[in-house]
Amino acid sequence: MKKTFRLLSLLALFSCSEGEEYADIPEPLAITWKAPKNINLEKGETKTFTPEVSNINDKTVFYWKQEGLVIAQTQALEFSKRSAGTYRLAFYAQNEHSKDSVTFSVTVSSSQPANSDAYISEVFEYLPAPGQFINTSIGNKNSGEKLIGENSGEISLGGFGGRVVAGFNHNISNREGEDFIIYGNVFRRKGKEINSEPGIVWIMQDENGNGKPDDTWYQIKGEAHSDKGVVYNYEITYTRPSTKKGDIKWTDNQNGSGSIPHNQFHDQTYFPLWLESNTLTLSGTLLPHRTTINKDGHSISRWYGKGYADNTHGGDRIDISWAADAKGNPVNLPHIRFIKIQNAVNHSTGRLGEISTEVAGIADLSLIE
Ligand SMILES: [Ca+2]
Ligand SMILES: [Ca+2]
Ligand SMILES: [Ca+2]
Repeated sequence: MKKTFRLLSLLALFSCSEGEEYADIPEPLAITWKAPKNINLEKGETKTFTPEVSNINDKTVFYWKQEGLVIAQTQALEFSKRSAGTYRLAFYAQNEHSKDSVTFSVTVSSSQPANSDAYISEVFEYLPAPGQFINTSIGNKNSGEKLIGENSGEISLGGFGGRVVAGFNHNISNREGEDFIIYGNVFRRKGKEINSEPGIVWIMQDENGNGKPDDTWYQIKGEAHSDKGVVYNYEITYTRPSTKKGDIKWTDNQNGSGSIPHNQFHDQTYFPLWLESNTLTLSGTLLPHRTTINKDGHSISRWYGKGYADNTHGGDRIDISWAADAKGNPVNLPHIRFIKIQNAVNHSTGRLGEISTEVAGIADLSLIE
């Protein structure tokens, strides 16, 4: 008897609410998960997960759990791990009416060989332009080798267009943010760079897998690349002087000419002695100089913004995502193996001689941080 009464009451309640409130019952929250349930990531790689959720209202809250512990309370999760392993993640959406969740796993591993060297392992070409440090210990035929390894030494690229081509023994992944660092010899005074000598940075994948830089170069488009006075495909020809202490005469493809003057501080001849030809033609992107002479007579060369070598005190961090193709359009390279650095400025200052990019080592940031 008692049981029948309770059942009747429930039926009465149900029939009453069905008619009057059916239209007000909100659709339940629903998460749409488009990614796979098992996701693979490289060590250090960052991935942002933003699950789609329908029927949210202003009381809806989101949270993420990893191995059962809440790690975020946002709809989007930026996920990155430095240790290999499988991570179990769950995403929840909840409000006063309903709740939905999705679980998935992320496997973090390293595709790099165990013997990946954080620093340059091979130098393929060192061709400096003439300059005051050429034919000294930082500008000899074999000086490029100094860039190899952790205790790398400094080399000079000489005047405009001088270059070095180097490579790693593994691919550097294009992770979130900057990927490699180029060390130079820039000083700061009162928090500002005073002797930036920018080198254009080029990067290359080993597309054909032969371990050699014979694929496509992409130029890092630094912050000064759109400045007035930038010349793409600038070309300069230097001529070997007839006397040991002769100035280095040059002409360019903009109807310009001039010289790198021999100075009293560096006595040796400035044209690379190991070259057979009496002229040297180099081309690349020209950046206008930023050199001024201060009231004490010192020349100051200001910072060029991000995206150049020998430009920032402590080293220049470069993001592979800053690369551009030959037309200047952005390219999205997943990884790179080779780096070319080329002096971008054609300018001689009084006491300091010509602006000359120095390179003192290059490192894969994912292996040193
Ligand atoms: Ca990057
Ligand atoms: Ca290759
Ligand atoms: Ca320098």
